[in-house]
Amino acid sequence: MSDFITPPVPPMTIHFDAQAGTLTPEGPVLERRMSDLEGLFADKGAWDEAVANGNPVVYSVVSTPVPEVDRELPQSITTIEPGTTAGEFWMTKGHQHPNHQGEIYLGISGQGGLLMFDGENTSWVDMAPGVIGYIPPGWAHRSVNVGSEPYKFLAVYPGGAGHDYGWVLENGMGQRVYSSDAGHEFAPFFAAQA
Ligand code: PAN
Ligand code: ZN
Repeated sequence: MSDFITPPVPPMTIHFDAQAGTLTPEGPVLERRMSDLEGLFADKGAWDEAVANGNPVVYSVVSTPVPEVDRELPQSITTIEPGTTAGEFWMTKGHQHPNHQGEIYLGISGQGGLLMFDGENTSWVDMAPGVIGYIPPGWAHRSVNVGSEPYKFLAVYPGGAGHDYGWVLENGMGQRVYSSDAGHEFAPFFAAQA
């Protein structure tokens, strides 16, 4: 094992409770409020208003103790609360893995979607409990809650993948996802407007 820059963590048991949507033992927990999603929703006025009116938690990410270190395989559960901002469904910031590495998402509960963008083409996977969405290397990804309950999914990704959020701010995600009579509908991406 002498060629490891960071010594690997020891083998461990992680309990995955799909009903409760928990991982035990737990590692770092991250909370993203509306104010953390600056420049992402199309309607900046509506975003400003939501920040001023309680600045709600839009999503949280609970990890295990497996670190984000090259050659480890960290996991986390993301919970996106139900809601819309000027009709646009609540979503994660979205990112590109700068080292272009793949990832899998497993739907746990609620109704969501996995939006992917390679800079030219978009792709969408309807996420429901039991569905695995595969993110190939080079595809930026964002998750969207298109239902009325919290949407939860498990993510498993290479520890050295990195998270480039600037790429999405610069390039967008190809499409936006809005609430509609049929559930959800797509609109071509345009940058945030005041
Ligand atoms: C996921 C995401 C998580 C939160 O674990 O990091 O859903 O989304 P943002 O990172 O875009 O805020 C993942 O894709 N990890 O690589
Ligand atoms: Zn990722």
